[in-house]
Amino acid sequence: MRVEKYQIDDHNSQLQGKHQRKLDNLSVDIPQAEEVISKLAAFQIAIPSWALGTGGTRFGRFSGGGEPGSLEEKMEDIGLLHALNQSSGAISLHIPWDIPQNYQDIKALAAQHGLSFDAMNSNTFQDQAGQAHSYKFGSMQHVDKAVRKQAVDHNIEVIRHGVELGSDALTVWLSDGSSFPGQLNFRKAFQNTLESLQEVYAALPSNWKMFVEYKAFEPNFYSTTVGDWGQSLLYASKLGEKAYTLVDLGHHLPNANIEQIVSLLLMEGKLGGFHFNDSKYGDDDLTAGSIKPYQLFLIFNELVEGMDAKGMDHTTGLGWMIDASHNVKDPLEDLLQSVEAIMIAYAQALLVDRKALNEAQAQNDVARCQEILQETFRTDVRPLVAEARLRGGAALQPLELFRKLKVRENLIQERGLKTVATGL
Ligand SMILES: [Mn+2]
Repeated sequence: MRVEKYQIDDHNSQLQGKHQRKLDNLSVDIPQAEEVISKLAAFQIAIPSWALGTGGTRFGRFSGGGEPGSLEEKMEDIGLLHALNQSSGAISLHIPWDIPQNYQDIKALAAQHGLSFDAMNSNTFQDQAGQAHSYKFGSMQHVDKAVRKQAVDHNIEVIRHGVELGSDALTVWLSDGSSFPGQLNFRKAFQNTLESLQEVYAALPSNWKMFVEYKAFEPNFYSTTVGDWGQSLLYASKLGEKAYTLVDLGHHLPNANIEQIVSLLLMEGKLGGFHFNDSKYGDDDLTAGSIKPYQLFLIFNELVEGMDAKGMDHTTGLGWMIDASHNVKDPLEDLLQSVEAIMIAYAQALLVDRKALNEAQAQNDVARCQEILQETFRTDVRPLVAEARLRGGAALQPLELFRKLKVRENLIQERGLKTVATGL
């Protein structure tokens, strides 16, 4: 299925009057509205190929129907999202789940949908059919050199696929760790992992980046070998200038101050990528902004402040991606909501009165500091986000149009009710 331009235009013309009134009202108090709108229009958030189907939990999986069964169908789904919001113009592939049969065909299909290839993701957290060695006790940390080599070779193969497609980054997330005290020698596990990462790093093309993603726990429950931002930064620093830390919002211990983490990583020039999602308890993979929208804003506030301090381009300076899994919502609806929440937080961060905040900080005016941030957070910036979409040829209300066009019903008709997204 495709969303046609006339369908978007019809939808927009029906909502145009109300939208314009809201935008005009908001713009009275926002002199920099135009600048914010153009930054929003440029901002793109990559969609991971695994977020297009039902992820399920370890207790069960409830397929929603019409899920993409091939790489081509996953790209079609992201093409639909991008047509609706013009903010999802990149796909992040997962190897081996998304190995292209023909690079040229896949690149042509991406171009048709206006998509580029974001960071490539390797997988050494599960065993694949026919694999010589098991990752049950880790991959890059493994006590057996042959297992480590298999993990290294896999990552190098992922880079090769990415080069063919025009990607320029590799994200390495390892589930390596231990579940019981005494199971691992922490230092040896770190050193083995570092050595393995160094071998992969050596195979990176000169224009590529490597993102080292950390996670506090799960699937290992006693220790994780890349467990927090300190450990990730240690690896990234030892690896070299092409290696960066990747922050996934769901990968912290409860109540971690993520905004402070991103601020310091940016200061060190070592924040490379970002995975959006939301959670109440752990790595819940819920819709971005659905549980803690204020936290999302505070994080974006630090991202914008820190990137501006370094003169970084907001769009290309970091790898922006959603990393979520869906069990009760339609994955495409969830992704539309996530992108909207991210754009709102970004817009709010752009509107923070930084001069006033700096002054209030210098005067230790704590109450004023809070007022400045919350004044912005409580401003309804949705008309700015909608205007950026409108100018890009997308829908004023993507979710509403998604439902009106019966996108899911169409996909079920095309693909069937009982489908399983590859890799899940
Ligand atoms: Mn992630």
